[in-house]
Amino acid sequence: MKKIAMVTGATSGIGRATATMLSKLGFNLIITGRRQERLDVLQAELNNNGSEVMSLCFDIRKNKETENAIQQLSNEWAQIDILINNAGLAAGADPIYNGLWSDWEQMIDTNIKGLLYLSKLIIPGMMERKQGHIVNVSSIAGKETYANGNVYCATKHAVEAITKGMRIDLLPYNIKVSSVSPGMVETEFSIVRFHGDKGKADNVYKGLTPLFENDIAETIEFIVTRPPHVNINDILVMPTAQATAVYNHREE
Ligand code: NDP
Ligand code: 8X3
Repeated sequence: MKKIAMVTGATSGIGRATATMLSKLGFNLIITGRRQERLDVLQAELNNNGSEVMSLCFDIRKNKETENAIQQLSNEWAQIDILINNAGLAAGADPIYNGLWSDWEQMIDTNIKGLLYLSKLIIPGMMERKQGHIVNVSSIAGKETYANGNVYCATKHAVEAITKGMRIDLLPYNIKVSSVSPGMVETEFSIVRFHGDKGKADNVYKGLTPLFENDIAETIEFIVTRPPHVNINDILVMPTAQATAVYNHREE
C-alpha cells in the first residue's frame, strides 16, 4: 500500500490544497472535516489522481466523536505516515473586553484542544513504528499579537508551544515535527472569522495580493519531502505585501 497522509480541515482552503498536493505526490489520503458533501467531492477528485481515500466526517472539538472516527480505521489505514494538523479558525476580531465567549471557546476547542485530541490518537502508532511526521499549521498569529487578535493569537501561540513540546517528547521515536506559519492567505478564513460577512472578509485582502492556499500546500510539500535526516522545524511564509501581522502595503 502507498504511504498514508491524514489532513484535517480538508474541506476548504489550505487543507484541501494540501490533500490535493499529497495525492499528486502519491499518498493515499485520510481527509477530515464536518462537511460530508465537500469531503465526497474531494474524495472523487483525489481518486482521479490515483489515491485511495478515506473520508472521516467529525467535529474535532468533540473528543469522543474524534476517537470514534479514528477507531473506524482498519489496521492498514491506521498506519499514518504524515499527519497535517490544519483544521482551525479565527472567530471574531474584537477587543478583549468585547469578545464573545462562544467565539473564544470555538477557537480554543478547535485550534488547541482538537489538535491535541487527534494527535494523541495518532501519535502512539507512529511511536510503535518509529516513524512519522506531524505538521502543525500555525500562523504569524502564533509569533505576534495584534489588536483584536487576542484569543486567536493565544491559540496559535499554543500551537507553537505544542509543536516544540511534541518535537522534544517524540525525539526518541524518530518522529519529525514541523510547523508552517502563514501570514494572510485568502481562503474561507476571513468569511468564517467575520461570521459570514463577505464584505468585511473582502476588505482584509483589499489592495494587496495575499497568499493563496497552494502557496502553503507547496511549502508543506517542501517540508514533507526532505530526506529522513532533515527536519524543517518551522517555515514562516508571508505575502510580499505583508511585513508583519499588521504592516501591509496596499495599493489604492
Ligand atoms: P478555511 O476556513 O478555508 O478552512 C478551515 C478548515 O478547518 C475547514 O476545512 C474546516 O472544515 C476545518 N474546521 C474548522 N473547524 C472545524 C471543526 N470544529 N472540526 C473539524 N474541522 C474543522 O481556512 P484556512 O484554510 O485558511 O485555515 C486552515 C488553517 O490555517 C487554520 O488552522 C488557520 O488558523 C490557519 N491559518 C490560516 C491563515 C489565513 O490567512 N487563511 C493564515 C495562517 C494560518 P469544516 O468547516 O468542514 O469542518
Ligand atoms: C491568520 C493570519 O494575520 O489573520 O492566522 O492572524 S492573521
